[in-house]
Amino acid sequence: MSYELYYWPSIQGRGEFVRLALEDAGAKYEDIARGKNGVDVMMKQMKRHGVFAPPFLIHQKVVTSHTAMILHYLGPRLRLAPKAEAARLRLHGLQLTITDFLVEVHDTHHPIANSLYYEDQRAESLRRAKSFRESRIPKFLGYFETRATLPFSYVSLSLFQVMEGLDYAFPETMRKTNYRNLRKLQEKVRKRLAPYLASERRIPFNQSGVFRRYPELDG
Ligand SMILES: N[C@@H](CCC(=O)N[C@@H](CS)C(=O)NCC(=O)O)C(=O)O
Repeated sequence: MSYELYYWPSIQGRGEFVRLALEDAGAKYEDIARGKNGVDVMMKQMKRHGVFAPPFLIHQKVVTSHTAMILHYLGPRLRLAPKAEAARLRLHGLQLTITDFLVEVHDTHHPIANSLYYEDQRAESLRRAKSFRESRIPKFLGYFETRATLPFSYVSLSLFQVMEGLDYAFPETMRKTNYRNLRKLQEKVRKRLAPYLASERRIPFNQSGVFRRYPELDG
């Protein structure tokens, strides 16, 4: 039975971390909100199942929300995680660290409020982004670098997406870094997922997603 993925139709956002796993595994899935009246359908399903925010997944009447938990569910089913509980939980912890990191990426352009335009919180964004570039990128990527050589899993795909997103949003900062393992992994996934990445199913990065390019935030 096909997986139903529910996520905002015009951005990669957090939904992309789930798409990458489904695509890598060649799983049959439907990106519901990108279909006809898709957002209406998604909102109805969200209400019906008491989900707070996308992404969420429905599969054989099982509803999972939160990117990391969706991947925890999908991992063994898509052969992108081991079956043993201890190993799966370790991966889940890693994915939750990526979740934390994404909040910090988002806060570089929206440090005060989601309801305000970037332009209305630009001064705070500049301060936030400086600390993000100087201490948070090195701390998180330094850690992810040590995890990038673990056996291939859904976390590998998520680390690829983190690198692609940072290259898009902070090209100058990233140019000065040297994360050999993460770069090797990024290249590997680029090759592995080449048909998907070149397809229309891969939404380009844009100024509405988690990763946005504001050159002034790149130092
Ligand atoms: N912890 C959730 C966060 C989900 C989330 O923040 N979804 C965003 C889109 S990426 C959203 O639509 N949020 C609505 C809101 O916060 O009002 C996850 O990791 O999936």
